[in-house]
Order: sequence, then structure tokens, then C-alpha cells
Amino acid sequence: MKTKLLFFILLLPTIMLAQITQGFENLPGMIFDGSACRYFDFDNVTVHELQNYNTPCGTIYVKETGSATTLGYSVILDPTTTNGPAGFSDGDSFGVASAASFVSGIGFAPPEGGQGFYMQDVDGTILMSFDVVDLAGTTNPQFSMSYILEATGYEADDFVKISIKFTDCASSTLDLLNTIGSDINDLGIEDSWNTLSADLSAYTGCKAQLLVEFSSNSTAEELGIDGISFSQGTVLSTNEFDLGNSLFVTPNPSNGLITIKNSGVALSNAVVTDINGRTMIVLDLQGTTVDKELNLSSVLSSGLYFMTISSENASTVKKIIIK
Ligand SMILES: [Ca+2]
Ligand SMILES: [Ca+2]
Ligand SMILES: [Ca+2]
Ligand SMILES: [Ca+2]
Repeated sequence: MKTKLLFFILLLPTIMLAQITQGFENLPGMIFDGSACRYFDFDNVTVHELQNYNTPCGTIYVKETGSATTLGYSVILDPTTTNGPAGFSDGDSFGVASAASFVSGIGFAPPEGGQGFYMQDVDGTILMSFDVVDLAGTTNPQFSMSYILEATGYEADDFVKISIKFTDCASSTLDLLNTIGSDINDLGIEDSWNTLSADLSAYTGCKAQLLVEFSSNSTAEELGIDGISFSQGTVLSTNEFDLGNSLFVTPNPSNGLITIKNSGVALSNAVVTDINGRTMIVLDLQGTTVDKELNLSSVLSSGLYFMTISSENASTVKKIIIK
């Protein structure tokens, strides 16, 4: 019993000090200009979850797997709401985006790093859900993030709602920004990066989930978010998180001869993209549950690549470097 307690005490400081962030710097951001590198999807009949769609210019990231220190997220569009139904059918720009895209779209670069998450012309309501953070056992946990809205004429049906949903405790929701019932134009929040912060010390018994909702219907109605941070807590495991921990690629860097080290997960495929999101190779892993050797030396030249490895119900992204 004594040993167990000592072990727990020794581990405690490491877990408590983990800062959990999402600054949208982990995946290559889309760069759009005119009609290039935009997100197109002609299936907007029903609610659907966006994945990492291929576009003529590569991959637009609208879903990211988290880790112990990175907040993962996924996005759902409901085009059946008042601002629908065009959804993502009419030339939209949406996803992790470069500073250049922000400057050309909203006019302001992201406040943290070189990328942020950009939403334009959603024509419906977007729900962006982040990984659940367990605040149990934390001391003085704090939250902060930045957002920007393009200055334009918003209508009564347009809204932004950014909230933290609490479970496993007496609290339910903390609204950080909720424009429902107001005209966004009356709030003085457009055309500048604004910070939302919250002292979460009253919620240390809770599990916390950041939710970002955006309803709009015009190319000029744009929302950007960046610099999300929970100062303390533990990201709760998801399928993706478990998969990411079950696999690793070695050696890294390599000369192209690599092994996916696998601890028993049935893998369906691996897709290698370059830093511009171009697909370099798609590998059928045929359900293998053991280590898989790959020779990519003839396909990949020197540089940084992303390998998305998928099982039947989860996927994880590994950075690989070719010398
Ligand atoms: Ca950023
Ligand atoms: Ca649209
Ligand atoms: Ca208005
Ligand atoms: Ca509108």
C-alpha cells in the first residue's frame, strides 16, 4: 500500500502540469487563392461529418487526432438549419489554414504560430467538438483561446457560440461567447482577434469539453479560431488516441526503409502526404496486426511527410522524415 501511494505522489506533478493546447500547427494548413485549394463537397443532403477531404490541391484538415498534450477535434455540419441548405456545395474555404489565407480572407494573421482554423461560407451550422479534458485533481485550471470574426453585415440567424460543456459534476455549461439573440454587428467584436478566458477552478471535479458553433450563410461571414489552451488536466482516451499510442514508425529519420511497429491492431491502410498535403502513396495494409516493413525510398525524396495510418474505426497521423 505504501509503495502504491508513493508511486502516485511521484507521478502527480507530471500529470498536473501538462498543458493541453491546440494551435492548429500540427497539420499542413491549406493555402487558398481564388478558386484553388478550396473545400468542395456536393453531398450536402444530410448531416455529415467532415473528414480530411482531398481537393485539387491536396488535403484540407478538418479533423485532428489529439494526444496527451494536444486537443483533438472533429467537425460536423448541419445544413438543415436556417442558414442552410447550401452547406459545403458552393465553393467554400474551410479547415486548418495558413497565415496567408487568414490575411487574404479576414485580413489578420493568426495570433499563435503560422496557422489557425478558418471557417467561411458554411451555409448551415457547424459544430466543432474538441477532446474531453478531465479536470479531476487539478489546481487552479485555466482556459483561454482566441477568435476573430470578419466585419460584414450579419443577420439575426447568424451566430457564434463558444462554450465549455461539463459532465460528471453538478455544472452543465459555461458560455464563453454566445451571440444567439443578438445581431453580431451590435457587439463590437468584429475585425480583431479577441481572447476568451475562463477560470475553471470551480470545475475541478468535472470533465470539460470545448464546443465551437458557427451558423452563417455568406462568403463574407468568416470565423477564425486559434491558441486554445487548458492549463491543466488530462485528455481522455479516444479510439484515435489509443491507436496513436499503439503504433510507431521506426527508424525516424530514415532513408526510406521503415517499419510500422504494431502492437496487435488490425491496420487497413497508410496514406503518405507531403507538407503541401499532396498524396504521395497509398499503402494497403490488408488488416495486418504485426510489424510492417515498407520501402518508400523510390517514392519519397528527402523531406518531411505525414503518414496517416488507419484501422477500421480510427486513424492516427505520424510525421516521418526522409534523410
Ligand atoms: Ca496557430
Ligand atoms: Ca457554402
Ligand atoms: Ca446585422
Ligand atoms: Ca448571414
